[in-house]
Amino acid sequence: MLVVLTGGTGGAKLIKGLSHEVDATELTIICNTADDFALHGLNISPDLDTIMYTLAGVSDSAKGWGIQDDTFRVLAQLEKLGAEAWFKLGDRDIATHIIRTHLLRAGLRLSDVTDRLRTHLGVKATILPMSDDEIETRVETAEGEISFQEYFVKQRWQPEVKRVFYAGVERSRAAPGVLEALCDAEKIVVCPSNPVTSIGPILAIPGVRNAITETKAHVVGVSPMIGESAISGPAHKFMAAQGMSPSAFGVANGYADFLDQLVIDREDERLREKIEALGIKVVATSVVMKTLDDKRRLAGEVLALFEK
Ligand code: FO1
Repeated sequence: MLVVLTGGTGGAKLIKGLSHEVDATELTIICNTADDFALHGLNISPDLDTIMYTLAGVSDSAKGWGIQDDTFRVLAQLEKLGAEAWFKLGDRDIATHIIRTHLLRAGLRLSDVTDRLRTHLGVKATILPMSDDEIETRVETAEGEISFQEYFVKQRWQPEVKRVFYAGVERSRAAPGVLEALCDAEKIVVCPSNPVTSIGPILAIPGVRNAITETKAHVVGVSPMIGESAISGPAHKFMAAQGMSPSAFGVANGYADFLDQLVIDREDERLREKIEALGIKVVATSVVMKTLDDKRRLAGEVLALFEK
C-alpha cells in the first residue's frame, strides 16, 4: 500500500506520475482541506478537486486546477449580478461544488462525499480528505487576517505574511481511514506541496504526526523548493514567516522527525550534507515536472527508493 500526503497543484503532478506507475487500487491519497472555503453559498475543496480531476484525467494541467476546456458562463453571470468573481469557478467545476454542498447539507461527511464524487468520475485510487471537520488556514498579513484563498488568489500572494495558523485544528479529528492508512502503509510519499499550507495542516491534526512518526513504513519526501524559492507558488514566503529556512533544508528540518529520504533538486546538491546531518538520506535529481514524461520519471525515481 502506497500512502501519499498532498496539497493541490504540485502534489497533483507527482500523483499523476505515480498513477501511471502503480496500480490505482494500491494508492491512498490523504489530501489537505485547510484551503477549503465557501463562495456563492457553495462548499469548495480546491485540493481534493485538483487531485480528483487529475486522477480522472479531466484536469486542466496548464492552469494546475479546474477542469480542462471548462467554460465560465455561470461566473460571468454571477459577476453581472454583483457577485465576486475573483475565484474562477468553471461551469463544469461548479457542478462538483453544487453536489458537494447538497450532500454535506443532507448530513454526509466530507469523506463520504469525496468517495462518491471520485467513484462517479471513475477514479480507482482512494482519496481521503485529511479531516471531516472544518479546519481553515488563516494568513496574518501586514493588512490584517485573511483566508488562504483571499491571500493566494484575490491578493495574488502579494501581502507580507506575518504568521499562518490552522483555525479549528486543535479540536479536529483525522477523517476515517487516515490514521489507519498511515499505520498500515508500507510506503509513504510526502508530495512536493507547500510544507506550511498544504502538508502543515495535515500534520497538525491530532494523532497524524504521531502516526507518521511511529509507522513502520518507509517515508520519502519530495522537495517543492529550488534554491530559496518554491517551484511554484508562495511556499518560501510562508516558510520564512513560520521561522523555517525557505529551502530544501527547511523542508527536511520541518519533516526531520519522520522522513527517511528526501528527493531534492540537483541545484540544491550543496545542501546534501546539512540535510543528511538530520538523519535523512538525500537523493538529488530534477524535481521540476512540466511534461507527463517528467511526472512519470520522478514518480519512478521515488518508487525505486522503496525497493532499495
Ligand atoms: N487558483 C488561482 O490562482 N486562481 C483561481 O481563480 C482559482 C480557481 C479555482 C477554482 C477551483 C479550484 O478547485 C481551484 C482553483 N484555484 C485557483 C486553485 C486553488 O486556489 C489553489 O491551487 C489551491 O488552493 C492551493 O493548493
